[in-house]
Amino acid sequence: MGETRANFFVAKHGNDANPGTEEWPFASLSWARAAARTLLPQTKQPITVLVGEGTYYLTEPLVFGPEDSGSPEAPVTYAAASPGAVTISGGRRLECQWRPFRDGIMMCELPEVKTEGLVFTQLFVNGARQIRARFPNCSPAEPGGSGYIQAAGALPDDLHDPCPGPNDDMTFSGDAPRGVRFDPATFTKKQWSKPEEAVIHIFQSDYWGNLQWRIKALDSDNHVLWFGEGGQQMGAKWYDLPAEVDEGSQFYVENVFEELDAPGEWYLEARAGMLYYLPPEGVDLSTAVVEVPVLQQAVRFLGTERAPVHDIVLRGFRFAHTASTFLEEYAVPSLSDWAIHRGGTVFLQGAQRCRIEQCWFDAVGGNAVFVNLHNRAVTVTGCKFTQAGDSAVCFVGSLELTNGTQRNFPYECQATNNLIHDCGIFGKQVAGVYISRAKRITAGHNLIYNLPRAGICIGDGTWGGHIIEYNHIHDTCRETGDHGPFNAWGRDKYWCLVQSHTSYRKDRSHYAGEVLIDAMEPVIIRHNFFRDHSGWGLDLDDGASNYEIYNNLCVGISMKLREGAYRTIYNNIWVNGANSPCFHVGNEDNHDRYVRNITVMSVAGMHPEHDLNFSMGKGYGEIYTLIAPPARGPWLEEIDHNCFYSDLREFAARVVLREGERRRYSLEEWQALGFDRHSVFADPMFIDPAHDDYRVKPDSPALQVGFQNFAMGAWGLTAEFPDPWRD
Ligand SMILES: [Ca+2]
Ligand SMILES: [Ca+2]
Repeated sequence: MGETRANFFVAKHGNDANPGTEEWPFASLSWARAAARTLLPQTKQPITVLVGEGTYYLTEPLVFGPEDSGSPEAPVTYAAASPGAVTISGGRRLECQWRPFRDGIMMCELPEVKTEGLVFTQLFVNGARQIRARFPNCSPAEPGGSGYIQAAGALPDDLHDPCPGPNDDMTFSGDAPRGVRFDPATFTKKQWSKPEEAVIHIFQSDYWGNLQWRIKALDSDNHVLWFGEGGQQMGAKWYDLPAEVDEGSQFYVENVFEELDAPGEWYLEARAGMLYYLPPEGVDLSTAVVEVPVLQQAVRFLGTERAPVHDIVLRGFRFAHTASTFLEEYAVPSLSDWAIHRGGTVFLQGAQRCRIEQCWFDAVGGNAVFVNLHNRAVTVTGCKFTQAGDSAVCFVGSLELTNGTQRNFPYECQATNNLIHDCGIFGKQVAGVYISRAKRITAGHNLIYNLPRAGICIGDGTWGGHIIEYNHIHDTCRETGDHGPFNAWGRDKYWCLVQSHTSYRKDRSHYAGEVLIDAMEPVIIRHNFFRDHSGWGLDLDDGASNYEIYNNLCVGISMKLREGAYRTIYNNIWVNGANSPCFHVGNEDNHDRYVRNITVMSVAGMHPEHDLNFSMGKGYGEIYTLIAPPARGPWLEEIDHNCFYSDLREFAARVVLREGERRRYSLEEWQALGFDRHSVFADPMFIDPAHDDYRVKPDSPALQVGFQNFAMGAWGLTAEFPDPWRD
């Protein structure tokens, strides 16, 4: 920023009574915003606020409204002196006088807990999130993904609730579980003095995500944890079936004083205003910086479609210490099992041409950036997201609120050149980039890895037009199943639950319907590099329609088309997928086309538990798997000009027909169905797969059937990504 002349300066040593010059800076961002607001009507020049080094603890969110807006030619920029040097904190620093409690546990009195009602659900020591006292213990090296025990089962319906809530008599479809049974053999042996303070984090029975509840009672006689408030973190499994927990569900319980028994664990005794903490080795509490979240949101852009907030840039900040939101209100944007809290550390609603660039979202409590309802041309670029409680970047609109001239959805927004890893600490049904009820969103050049669920997820087909390109995504779906590094659902108006999920083996196929009313424009997925180990790969699930997928390199995964229509999959490379390319529950007249792809399957590389749920025995290097193809008409509009190979040394397609009959088709039988008549079973002759060069050699048989080489290595972060944020 050295050459940029700033209009206003903010510094830790500043004073809001100052004029805001470099020599006499302001102390607060909100004062600088007020000064910029005053200057705006007097100038047509860009306005820059330069923020000096240090941590700025907010006592309320910094709100930008229409009156803070710049113009396309002259934006208003709030910039850190340099990336990495300036923290905007949603928390506060505690002054701790530590003294020993017992067994290495330290304690300190926090008068503000009693006098100001300060409460917090996370504790940061020297910048790192610590562990709320929990059972069972987790490994600090795996803050989100370790330390669970298995539930013993769901509650029997006739078990009497010992302390029913005031609204428990209200009945409705999709009513949530009332509790969960535990196994006394594996459950804690400690006596909990305040079980009603505890919070449970438990995986949904299918491992599509997790759910959280406040515990209201620990029933030692029946071995039951009774749930109080919670369970809103996932939608119903389908129409009237709630998100369930059962004997397969892993869980942990936190905020229990008696479970404070491992390094890094802490507990706040709210009534006494006492904080307890067992410092890990190497932490010197006499000098440690102790910080706790206060705000769920740090920055809010609040405008409307009629009066948007626009042309404001945030650049170079580290955002930290925002509060978790997993017990806040969740919305279910489509007919789906997924739900989301419409909130984030940076929250935008009614924004246009605003940019969040070169920022680091460091262990924020919930979603990092949330682009909610009406937004246009909002850009998130050059940012890093690590240890976020939930998702990194979310673009979520509303079908219900898009009516008349109300355009309450993100449109032509971008998440590009971002580094996203190790997020989803609290929520597991999360993504690096989430898109739902939005149109023309671009996710490009992102590097995304180590997530509990998808890297990029599109929640529905409304309204399409997204571009997913040049992303490098690996090691996703580490804690959940039935998903892939890219996932899409299409539970829109024409999606049919009966076809999709209740009658695979009966004659229930039908036309996909007018799917293009919702999925108006094709979603393009191109030039991405996916490397993963399991899952469905590119998972076009539950009616996801109108996709064009080409020039993607996919190692360790392939793809799945579930019911839906208008999907064109061409010129992709699938190598050693955990599953072979799959076509599930096909719609009649689906217009799906699968051409000029390279598939290499390795029996040796198959996932040991490869079973495809609807088992017909272990997968064994088949080139395709079809489950419940349409009962009438062609299974796909076209499957041809492909090059496939496996160390089975022969082509096989595994098919589960609607009647439940299971068959393996040889190439001749497959071709007799009208498929792959111009395809070839042959080694595609990759140039240098050991170094990720999967272009094929000039004499490759793939080229002869129409495959075209595409450039390797253009994916991932670009040179513009800020060096201080690189791993
Ligand atoms: Ca513990
Ligand atoms: Ca899925």
